[in-house]
Amino acid sequence: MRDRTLQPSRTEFAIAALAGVAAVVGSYILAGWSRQSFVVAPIDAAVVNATPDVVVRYAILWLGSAGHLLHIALAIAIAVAGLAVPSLLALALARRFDRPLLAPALTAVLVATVLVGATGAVAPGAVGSLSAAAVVGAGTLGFPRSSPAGDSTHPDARADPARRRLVGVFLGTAAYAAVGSVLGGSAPQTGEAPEELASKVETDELLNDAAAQSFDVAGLGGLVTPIGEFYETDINSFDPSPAPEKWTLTVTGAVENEVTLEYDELTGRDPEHRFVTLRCVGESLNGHKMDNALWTGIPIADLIEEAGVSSDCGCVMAHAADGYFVQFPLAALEKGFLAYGMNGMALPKQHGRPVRLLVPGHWGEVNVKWLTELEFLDEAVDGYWEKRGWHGTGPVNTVAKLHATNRLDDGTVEVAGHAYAGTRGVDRVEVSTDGGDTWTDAEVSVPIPGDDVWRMWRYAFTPDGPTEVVVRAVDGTGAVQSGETSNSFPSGASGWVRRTIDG
Ligand SMILES: Nc1nc2c(c(=O)[nH]1)N[C@H]1C(S)=C(S)[C@@H](COP(=O)(O)O)O[C@H]1N2
Ligand SMILES: [Mo]
Repeated sequence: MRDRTLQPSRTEFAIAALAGVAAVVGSYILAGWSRQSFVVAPIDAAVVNATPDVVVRYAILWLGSAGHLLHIALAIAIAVAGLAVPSLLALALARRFDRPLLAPALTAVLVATVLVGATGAVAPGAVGSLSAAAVVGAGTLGFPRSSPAGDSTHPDARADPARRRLVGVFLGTAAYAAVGSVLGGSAPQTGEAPEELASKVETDELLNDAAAQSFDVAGLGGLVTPIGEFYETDINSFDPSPAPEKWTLTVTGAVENEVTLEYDELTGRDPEHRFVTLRCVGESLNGHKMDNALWTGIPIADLIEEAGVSSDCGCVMAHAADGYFVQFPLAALEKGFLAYGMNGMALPKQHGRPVRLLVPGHWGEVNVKWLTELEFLDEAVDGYWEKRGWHGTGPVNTVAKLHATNRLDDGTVEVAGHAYAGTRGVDRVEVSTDGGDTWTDAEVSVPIPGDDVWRMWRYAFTPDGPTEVVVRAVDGTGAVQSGETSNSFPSGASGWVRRTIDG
């Protein structure tokens, strides 16, 4: 008896769904978490793009990194569903024409077409499509014709060979997913190998000096954040990583000459090394999205001069390879820096490889990673975050963080943290142990070279019962950190960090 309908059975739905999972896993095994070749990457970008601005804004405020997980989960689900469709079609056609081999064969062709079409990556597409075909084959081939649908609602269903086979395919796919996620997690990705800079001798010296000036406080990092611990904030789950030899920076818009800078030209110029601290406008008052590194690169001023800028708004839009863009004042850019090194190594992928922009004293969001274009405008247009209501293109707020509380052997309590005031510099840090009535200077670390660098502070005292410690920084202009409390949205958290310590 032939089944002439194209209506898929429940078993076929299940097999197709498992084939969808296998296709995603197969793509992941070779591609890893790569923007270039993992099928979930373009879908995730589309999901993020399609999400209304207000949702993005509140997701960031309320869900934090859970919001990231949500859109990744959604992207994976869409990928699985999307890749199940061709398998479903293949299954139905094979049954309709009574050609069992057609199911895996057609699955292989259709899934490969979708995978390679979506990513352009042939090898991950091939592995993904063969994985889906294997699931479809294992789920259908060699069945007695009389029970093609396997859609038994009979009480004996569990004894049904079709049902047992389906369970086997399910377990097989689950095992494949487990193995695949491990393999994919260690898939080599382009541009990830850490590379030492040619100027490593100079950077080592600077890094050693900074380490020597760092306070040794339990539970607190030093003056330079190691690459793996430096916070990361960006709009996509998948970082682009343009090959350095293909990277160019173009200077466009309201300029006399359009200039194009190549990677070799950039790294061929005399390098400069700058300590620069970054802080995200979206972080909470005592948050952890504030870090400092030694960056290697060149000042941007020459490039601006070469281009002959004539912007009416005195403003520029920086564009990046991940689709990010931000508009900010030309005056800020003039003091900017093009960095291709971080802590003595080539800039790592997650921090903008091959080249990022650093704008002294300004919130993290103008420090564009994977920089590709500087477009000088005549009229101001909002950037990515400003479109979403943020005001994060200006100078940073002054802040003193309290990230360590240690009971010392001598019975005192040591409190410590980092303080940052952008290009105003941190002059001193004051601590109150009576909830803010009286203030005493904390010990602050010797400044390390740079115009936009944090300092460390520490203070030890003997608590007399539960104590409310309050801390605030005073910047280089003598201005005391604002005590007025506000949320990070829209223009950065303000207020003083307070912590109650048991006596
Ligand atoms: N291309 C690009 N650059 C970007 C971003 C981004 O999403 N894409 N995020 C910005 C934000 S909001 C911050 S706080 C800093 C963080 O830099 P980091 O990830 O190196 O710490 O990068 C900025 N540069
Ligand atoms: Mo940010």
